[in-house]
Amino acid sequence: MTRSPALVTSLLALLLGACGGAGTSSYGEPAEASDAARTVEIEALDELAFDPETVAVAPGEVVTFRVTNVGEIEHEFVLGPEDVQSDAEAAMADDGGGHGGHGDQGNAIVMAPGETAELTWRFPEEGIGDILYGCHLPGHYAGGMRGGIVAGS
Ligand SMILES: [Cu+2]
Repeated sequence: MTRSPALVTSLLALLLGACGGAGTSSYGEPAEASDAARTVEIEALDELAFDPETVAVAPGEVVTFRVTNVGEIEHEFVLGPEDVQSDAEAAMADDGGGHGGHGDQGNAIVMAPGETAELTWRFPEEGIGDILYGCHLPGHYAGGMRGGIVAGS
């Protein structure tokens, strides 16, 4: 009895495809701070907003976000498209408002009041306009604490 090479190949492709979908994100990946071309300063405000509300990024660019919590309550900065933001919001709700709001994808930082944290991200060549940043402390995202990455040059 011989195995069908075609079947094995297609199963392998299926497996690889599934892993690729879960492991590598289409919205980019964490990068070393030393690879960043520039640093973007962002302030997290108790008024449930980020300043600025949009950041222009070039396709494929590596950017360090230096986020300062200028408020008196905790905030976070989660980078990702709408589905990632939804997941973060759901995880935070499940966790009862604890620190379950983000995964270990290297796409999130939490800032205590007065604290500054950095996150370096390598953006994809395409789809930059779908990427958002949001805070998922209870009520913050729904209250408008979000911003958008826009495609720049
Ligand atoms: Cu917040």
